[in-house]
Amino acid sequence: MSTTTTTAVANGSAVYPVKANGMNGHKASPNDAEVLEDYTGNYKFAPIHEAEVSRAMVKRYFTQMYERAVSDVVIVGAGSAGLSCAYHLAKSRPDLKITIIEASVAPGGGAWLGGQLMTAMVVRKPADRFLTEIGVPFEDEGAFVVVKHAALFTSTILSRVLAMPNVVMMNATAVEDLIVRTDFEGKQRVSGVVTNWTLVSLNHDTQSCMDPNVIVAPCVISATGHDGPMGAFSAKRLVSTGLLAELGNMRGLDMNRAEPAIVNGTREVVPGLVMCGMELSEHDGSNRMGPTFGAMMASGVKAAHEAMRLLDEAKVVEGKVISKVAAA
Ligand code: 48N
Repeated sequence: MSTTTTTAVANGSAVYPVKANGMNGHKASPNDAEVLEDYTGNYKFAPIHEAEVSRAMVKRYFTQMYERAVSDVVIVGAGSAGLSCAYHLAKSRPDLKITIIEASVAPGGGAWLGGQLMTAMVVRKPADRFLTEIGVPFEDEGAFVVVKHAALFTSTILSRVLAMPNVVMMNATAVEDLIVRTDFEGKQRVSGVVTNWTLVSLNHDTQSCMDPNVIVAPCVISATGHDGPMGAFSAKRLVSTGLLAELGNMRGLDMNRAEPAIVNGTREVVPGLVMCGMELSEHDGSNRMGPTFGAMMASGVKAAHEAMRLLDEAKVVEGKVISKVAAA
């Protein structure tokens, strides 16, 4: 039973306990007369005041938005690369405030299915070790393994990432620009992201001036993929801001070239911005691999290592890199 002293307030036919000092707080646990887990036609829920639902969501969402206005790492894109990166980074550095921004309502990117809408997911060795680490079963086919349904990987990595206390995910939210500043070395440095509700981002030409919001961070990891309405977002924005001369443009399918190229090419492409996953194929002009996903997992892990290196080398104050850490 809750020990909170509450003042019962009559409201229509029901009585809703509220905290004496304002916002509806934690209600006393319902007594047995109020709830009944009955499947014979008499199931009863604890009574609720509709405003409690709103306040439960608003309080949490906007508190986390306030707190994550300055993050340690922002990951753009919750596809297989972005989620693998978030998992490895959050596990390796539980002290970091990691904020994932995902444009779709449903995170997971292109990893809900294998190829041509078929359900099995192929992962080439040694990336099967990542599956073992997060607890995804697979069938061993020798040089590669097969997860019986791609959604088994994606739902597992999502649940692992969202269970991490230092990770916040804001889905249905788009990064619609990058914060770029001249840093202490006179270089153009990515220093955070510019965000908006995705439905707003997709409708800027229907209304005048729906200004965005910002999240400041010393490290941004872009994993926005190569297709979809916002694919390769950061790579394209680097070109339009003059930080990249031109897109490399993804080359044709070659599994044996593509997967090592993406993993080994995962890096800090401009100061403050690490790029991973298939977005890198558009940035670098590397081949595509088609329906094998091991490179996304390994690229995500490498991006996590790149982010940790970047942060270890940087002196950061209020989310801004103000100098390099003196070499030990
Ligand atoms: O799954 P994707 O598209 O990207 P990756 O790199 O995580 O995985 C790519 C992989 O699924 C393949 O494409 C496979 C291996 N096929 C290869 C081939 O040859 O065809 O996830 C990117 C995520 C998506 O969920 C997008 O919604 C999101 O990024 N996103 C954004 N989120 C926020 N702001 C944005 N501007 C943005 N753009 C994309």
